[in-house]
Amino acid sequence: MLYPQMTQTRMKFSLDGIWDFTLLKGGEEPVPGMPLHTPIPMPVPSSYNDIYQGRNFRDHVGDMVYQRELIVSPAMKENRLVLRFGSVTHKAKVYLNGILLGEHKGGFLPFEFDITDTAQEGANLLTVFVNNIVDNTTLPAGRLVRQAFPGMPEEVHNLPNFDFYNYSGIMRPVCLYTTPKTYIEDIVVQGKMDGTFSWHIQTGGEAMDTARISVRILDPKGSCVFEGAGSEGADRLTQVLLWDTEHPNLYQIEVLLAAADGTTDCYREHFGFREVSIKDCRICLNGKPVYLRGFGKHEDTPVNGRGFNQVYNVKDIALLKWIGANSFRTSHYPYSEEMLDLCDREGILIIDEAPAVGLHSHFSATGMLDASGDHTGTWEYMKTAKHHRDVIRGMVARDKNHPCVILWSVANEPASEEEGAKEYFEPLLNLIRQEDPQHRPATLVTYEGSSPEKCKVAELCDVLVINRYRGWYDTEGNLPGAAALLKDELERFHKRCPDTPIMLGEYGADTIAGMHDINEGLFSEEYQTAFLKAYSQVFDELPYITGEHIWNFADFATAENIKRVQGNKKGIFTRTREPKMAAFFIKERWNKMKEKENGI
Ligand code: GCB
Repeated sequence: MLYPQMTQTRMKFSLDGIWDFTLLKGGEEPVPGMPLHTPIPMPVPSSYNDIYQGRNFRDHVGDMVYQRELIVSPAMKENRLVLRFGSVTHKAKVYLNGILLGEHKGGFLPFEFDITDTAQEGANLLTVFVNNIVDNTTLPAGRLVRQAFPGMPEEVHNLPNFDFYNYSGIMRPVCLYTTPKTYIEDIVVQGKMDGTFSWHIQTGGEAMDTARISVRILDPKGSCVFEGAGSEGADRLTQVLLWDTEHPNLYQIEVLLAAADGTTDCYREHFGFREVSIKDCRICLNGKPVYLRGFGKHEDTPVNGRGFNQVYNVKDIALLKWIGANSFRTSHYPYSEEMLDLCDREGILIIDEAPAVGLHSHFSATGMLDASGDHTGTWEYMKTAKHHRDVIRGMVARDKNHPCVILWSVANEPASEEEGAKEYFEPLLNLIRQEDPQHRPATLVTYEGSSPEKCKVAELCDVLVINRYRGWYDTEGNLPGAAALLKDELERFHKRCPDTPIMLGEYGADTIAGMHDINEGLFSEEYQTAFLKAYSQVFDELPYITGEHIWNFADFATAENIKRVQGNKKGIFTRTREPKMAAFFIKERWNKMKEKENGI
């Protein structure tokens, strides 16, 4: 799916700004074609939750309505007119002038509607019903719990099977864009290390003679280095600047489509010449091993919640560079398209993760996962398989051309130790590899309960990405013991899969910024630093470790529970991005590694 772009043949109008908003409490049913009765102002894009005060507002379970007017001009009506949402969490039902345009399920991927015939010239009323419930049919997964206390009406709570706040609303940009009636629908483009490249263009609208498509390749300076024609083709540039972390050279393919009715459509898509492979227990970029230094992140900022925040996106990339990181995982859902564009531009490597977190029926009431690994029943209980295929297709369709994406993750910490896991995941890993035109490696991220002896999916993964919290959720305070357990377990995984690269997808300790302890006690900045040092020593002793992603880049909001003090505090940076003490240890370690890699 193409990102909406303003070109010489396309107009784009932002619908971001203040919309009318109301939460729907039981019984109310606004009429989609009528203005809301007593709406309150709501910024779009944003999570709605932290904009106003009150627990009932923030933790509302169910439906809410967004509404705004949009004016369509005669010039817009001459074209094909598309209404596009970057993401709505988790379900959306969209009406224009009371007419249902369609529904969308899944809170982290874009969707759009052709409104050429529905939109009228002049004022139109756009109404979006949003539902934020997570259960065993949604991704991420959760549980709806009904509780009756003596003398009180029944309460409904929605418990997430995951450790981040269930922010919701219209969370990413909304726009209207135009295309000619015959238009470029999609572009697949890829470049390889030897300068070969290929393209495949899908058109929409009238059936057409595909010879009327012309393409140009522009180099990073914008000079045209190739001209060709046809809906698909391949060729080779003799001299090419590769895309990598130090030199993120971006090329563009410019596609021009000339239709029989005399109209043209034009679109430019950027791409890189680069290859990802796995060799000798290593992830390789352009044939050279690349050690992944970075974090699991969240889209999470004060007030905006999970809402699109380009200021923080740019800041976060600046901090990643400062600390010497080269990568992050989009834990636990696909991030905004704008963030991936920034990573392409800045040379940050991405593990792109599907929103499949919480696929485990053994979360406790506090939202925490019991790591004993002695469970059954998840794969009968979860009704997510079809939706999981849909989000995988959607994620690949959206992100396939990004050079920054080097590895796909189909899930985080599912019940991969339970019977049925292999049967659930094998088709999904096959699907993602087959949907991806570049056939990038794929994995799923596993948890402590899925030990080398119990894990049912290790052989399905191109890279083993494992999350471990020895020294925190167990062996707490005993870092030598934790390191010994970690090393032993990594060795057992390596024995089981001797040719597979292994990396830590998560490891970390909750740390209250400003809390100090001369004995390096739990929650202190000293403990976090000592914890990361202990893990680092283990990694440095094991040659097959191919990366270290600390949990988490920054502190983030979660549901309330007794293990969380205003959210998860495992950030190396606070929620407002001040460094904790450990940031300076990591900065020194990673920058040294970087200098060594670059032969400095
Ligand atoms: C995990 C989860 C992550 C949590 C983290 C923690 O294993 O993947 O979502 O936030 O642990 O801090 O407990």
